[in-house]
Amino acid sequence: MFIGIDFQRKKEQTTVIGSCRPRVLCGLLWLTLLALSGIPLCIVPSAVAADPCDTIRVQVRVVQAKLAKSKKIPDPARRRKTSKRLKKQLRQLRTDLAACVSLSNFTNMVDVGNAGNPTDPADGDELTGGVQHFGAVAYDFRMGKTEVTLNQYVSFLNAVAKTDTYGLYNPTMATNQNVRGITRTGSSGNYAYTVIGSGDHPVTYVSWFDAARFCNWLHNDRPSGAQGSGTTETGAYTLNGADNGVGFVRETGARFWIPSEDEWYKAAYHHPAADGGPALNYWTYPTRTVMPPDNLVGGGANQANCRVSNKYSVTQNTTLVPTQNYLSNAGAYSGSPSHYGTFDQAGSNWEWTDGINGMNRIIRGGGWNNDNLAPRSSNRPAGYDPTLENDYTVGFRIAGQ
Ligand SMILES: [Ca+2]
Ligand SMILES: [Ca+2]
Repeated sequence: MFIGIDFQRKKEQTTVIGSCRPRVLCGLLWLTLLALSGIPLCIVPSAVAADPCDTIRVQVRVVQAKLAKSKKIPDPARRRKTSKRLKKQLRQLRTDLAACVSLSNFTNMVDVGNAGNPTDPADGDELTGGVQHFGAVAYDFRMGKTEVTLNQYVSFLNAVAKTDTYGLYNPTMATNQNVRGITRTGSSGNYAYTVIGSGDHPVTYVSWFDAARFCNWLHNDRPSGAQGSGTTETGAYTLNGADNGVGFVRETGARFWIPSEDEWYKAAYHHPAADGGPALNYWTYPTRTVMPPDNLVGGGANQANCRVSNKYSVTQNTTLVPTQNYLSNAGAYSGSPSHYGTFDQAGSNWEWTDGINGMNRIIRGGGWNNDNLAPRSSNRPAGYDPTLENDYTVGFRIAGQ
């Protein structure tokens, strides 16, 4: 929540106070303090969820107010000069706001608050002896509401893969009918990409490096151009052509990134008891349950795209049909969000994280062809080679500031 306080009737000063939690208590506190102060107020309405563009909206209102006030400047020359300067500022802010809203709509993220939460006391890795704890994150962050979709990935490809230097496209995206997909036309230098079927299906056949390059592209404001510095090779991750190994960490100033294991785990399973969650603050499944999900698409509670009694969710049949697409639209199990409002962390596709096991990156959450126990919090498989993209049940979601 951002509250802009306009002090301009007293003096030319504006203060923006940001990121205040818990929202309700904080809002009441400010209202009480400000009411007692007697200062004339302009409180910018805050959305239910924090909006990353609110800072710019506040700035727009401030400049608008200054512009209105500038009309009263007695000296015509000074009035014109001030007005010109403020109008220029306003144009730039409106351009910035449009870009921010466009990016915000494109990335479609939710807030993950409760910074400084403790780890899950339960074992987050049943394959490793002893108890391994996950889920503590010291800062607020945002998480993709859904897995990255075909529509999002096609936008990425059309922007930076006319020549596909680093293999962001995998031809199997067009040919595997279970998950397709994306088709490519033209020749190198003029490649064009189109969604096959529903663009709201999640993308598969993506390596960890494809995901990292997608994050770089977002970090760099979705530029169009060759794959290189400033498009896919720098930004959130400094890749510069790298396509193997696990020695890559997100840059300090990254705006978007592949979730850390703790971030992924927290967004999936954390739910403070004080907010109606379980006694130990973590669920066993991302659908806010301790029981495995069922797999009926729609608005029912505790549902996911996974197999139940060997039946696939989309067909409710146990036979894998080569011509059948088994993906569901992002967020289609609409009654089964995590506490933070993410969808499909249970099932649909396994998702890349930046967790490392040897030369592998950790994936979590289970896929559409796994049983409904796969999304459990203790299920931490040995991971995947980060170069591997030949899998029709591995996708990813983004995290960000
Ligand atoms: Ca263990
Ligand atoms: Ca998933």
